[in-house]
Amino acid sequence: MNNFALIGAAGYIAPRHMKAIKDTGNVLLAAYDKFDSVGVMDSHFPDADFFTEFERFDRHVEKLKRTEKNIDFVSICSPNYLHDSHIRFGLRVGANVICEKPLVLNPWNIEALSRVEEEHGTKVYNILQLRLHPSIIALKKKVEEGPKDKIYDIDLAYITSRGHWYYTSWKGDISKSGGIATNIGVHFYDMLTWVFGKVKKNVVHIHTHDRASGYFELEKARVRWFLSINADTLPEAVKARGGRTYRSLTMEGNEIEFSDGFTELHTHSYQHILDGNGFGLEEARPSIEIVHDIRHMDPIGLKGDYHPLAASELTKHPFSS
Ligand code: NAD
Ligand code: HP7
Repeated sequence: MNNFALIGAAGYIAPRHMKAIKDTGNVLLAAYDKFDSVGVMDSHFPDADFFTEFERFDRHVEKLKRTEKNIDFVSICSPNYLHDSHIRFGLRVGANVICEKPLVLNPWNIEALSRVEEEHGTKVYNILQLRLHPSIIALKKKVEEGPKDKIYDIDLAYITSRGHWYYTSWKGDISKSGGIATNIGVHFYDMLTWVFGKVKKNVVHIHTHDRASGYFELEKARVRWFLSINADTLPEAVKARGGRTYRSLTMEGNEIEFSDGFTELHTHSYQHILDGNGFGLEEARPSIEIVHDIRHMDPIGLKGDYHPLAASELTKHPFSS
């Protein structure tokens, strides 16, 4: 049994980490969040200690180090821009780290963290849960077993509607989240490069506060992608049935179903790590390089090979304020 500490315990994703710790037969000993609405801990670990001040949390974890309750893993569910610092804390106290995506905001942060890993002899793992999705694993296998020189035509639409709160929160602040391509797109950039190989060409057509669209040439695919958190961009059929989410991945025009099966992927990610696998710093690098590049590229507008959803009237004239 491993002992865990968790940072960012009061947030949206933390309960999935608590469940994963419990479901994999481990224990949460201590948690920290600046915000104290953490009653959810009682559903998983009623005996865990909780701190709202970093100094007290740090002191507690240091004290545990000298007992048989040494912390083996620190799980990180804090805002994206704090991951780098919180990972360093975890390594410094001698623990392994399981960190939410995006691991960090910039590729050069990875080199620096790798040196800290070496200094302390423990490891950083990133949650890249789409790599554990059964449909995506099957897709990777199909591509690996297919003709070696085949270049597949892929269309990917990823619409996960969010209310106005999103823009007011840290997620809407580009310096804290990296913007939507970094905060949400990172999942499918990682998945696409994992399945179809390295980026050879990266074009951004549109990039605003609520949507982004672009085109990749990968080693084994040409990909037109569209990402949005604005419900107005949902296809009419999805709106008509009251849906708020639309995830569609087509390969050579054939739909690959991957909309369901997301909820258990955190537990699978933990089990994968505890089994001696897991995705480390270097595995996170390709998608971190992509999100960094996309953040710093000037969108070219609707020119060339763009995703059909990028051409909707709303996308041509996006609301921007
Ligand atoms: P959230 O805003 O709901 O939660 C973040 C928590 O961090 C909040 O409780 C906040 O009080 C706390 N926090 C802020 N500053 C802190 C600090 N200095 N020290 C300690 N705690 C601090 O956000 P969320 O949606 O839970 O996202 C958390 C992380 O998980 C992000 O990195 C996000 O990208 C990632 N995430 C991943 C998935 C996924 O599918 N893998 C889903 C959602 C979020
Ligand atoms: N929801 C909330 O109430 N609060 C939140 O903070 C987030 C969602 P899904 P996930 O928005 O920051 C995705 O679209 O898959 C509501 C990204 N993950 O299934 O859990 C939402 O309004 C993640 O990386 O959200 O998370 C829905 O009603 C990104 O950080 C419901 O929860 C996160 O959005 C489910 O929403 C975000 C993936 O795309 C795999």
